[in-house]
Amino acid sequence: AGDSQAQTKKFVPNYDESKIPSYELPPALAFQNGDSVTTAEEWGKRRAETLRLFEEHVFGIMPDHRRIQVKLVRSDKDFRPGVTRHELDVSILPLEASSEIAPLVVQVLADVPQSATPVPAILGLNFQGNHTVDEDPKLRIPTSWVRDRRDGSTDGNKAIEKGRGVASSRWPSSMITDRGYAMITVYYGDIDPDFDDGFKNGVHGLMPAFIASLPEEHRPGSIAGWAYGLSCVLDAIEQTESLNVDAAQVGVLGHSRLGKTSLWAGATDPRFGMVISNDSGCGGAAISRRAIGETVGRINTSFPHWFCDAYLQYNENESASPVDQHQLIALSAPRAIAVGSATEDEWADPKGEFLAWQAAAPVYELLGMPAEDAKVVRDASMLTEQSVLNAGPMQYHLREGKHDLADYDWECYLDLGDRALQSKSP
Ligand code: GTR
Repeated sequence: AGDSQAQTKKFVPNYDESKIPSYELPPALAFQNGDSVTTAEEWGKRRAETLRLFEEHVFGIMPDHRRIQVKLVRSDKDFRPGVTRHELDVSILPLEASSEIAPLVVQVLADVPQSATPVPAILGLNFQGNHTVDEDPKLRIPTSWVRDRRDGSTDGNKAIEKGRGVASSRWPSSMITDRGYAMITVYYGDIDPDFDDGFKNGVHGLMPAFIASLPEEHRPGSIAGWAYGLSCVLDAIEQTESLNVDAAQVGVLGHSRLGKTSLWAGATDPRFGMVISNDSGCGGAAISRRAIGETVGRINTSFPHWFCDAYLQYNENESASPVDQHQLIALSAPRAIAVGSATEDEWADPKGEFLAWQAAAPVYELLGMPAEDAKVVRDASMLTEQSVLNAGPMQYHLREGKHDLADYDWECYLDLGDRALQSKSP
């Protein structure tokens, strides 16, 4: 798990714009054979082609079906005035009927504002366990692998009591529910542990025959596994009426590696009504061809299990890839998309995230984004201080500060939700 420092010591990131190799972005709106895409119907075909390219060259292939069972574990009606806190167990069942593999149990935390009608929600994976979201002593502590924090909040790779509330600044539940949204979160390690385990544990372990049937270079990495888990959670939201969450109004959010994951979840699962990338950087929202900060070669060295092996071909060779990250963003079109960056997060290349967001706009325009909004995106230049650009379903913001998920980020995302998600309710 984590950086294999011996291998990566020599990597010196470039932060000098003048040293960016000259590059051309693959056109979002042209087929691989060069034919241009000029109608929504043609985009449907190009979209499928693009999705396949990302599966085969970047994230790997996951099955197109899922089997789950949901158990409501508790509903704490008085958790906060007007808010019910639910805990659910979502069992992801082995895909191969004959197998003797045990289901994978994923614990879901849902803070839902009480309402006469189903409410919209933001669903996001967390890094350290649901018990780190606040100090509620009833919140269950994960039994799955956790990253050793070496700060007393874990016992080696085990989550412990001391971790309660340590990630609360990232999960401002009151702010979210006050604005009428449910906050739903899941510990990412419940879905798949964040280390190279040869497809043994987590969701990958539920489908050995499927994985063995794939060419090695297309086998799914952890990001594809986490995204698959997010779809399973959305299945559970759909199937659990007593949650009172409108499954058609769920935004999927993620920070950093989990922002790469939310983009991929939004791409692979069109049921997500809004897609939110917070500081997702390399392999997420940032243009790979810029090779600023973290590069494909560096990420494949530090985290070889996140992507599929075909992605290795693009180490120090980004322009050979048939895709770049603006196309990952475009796979969410015409749904609401938010890309958030932070000024001090150069490793994730804020400008590269902005440029990818901008380069996705032609797809949104083809699918009906008003011309005046498209113009706002086209004419925009990179922000220099904390501010936000809103153009119909597209939002980009830059926050002052470090690589993190902060209140200001949430405010931007909820504002987009108010415009793009809630307005869709009947
Ligand atoms: C870093 C990695 C980034 C980002 C980050 C995180 O070490 O280089 O790509 O994913 O981890 O997820 O916190």
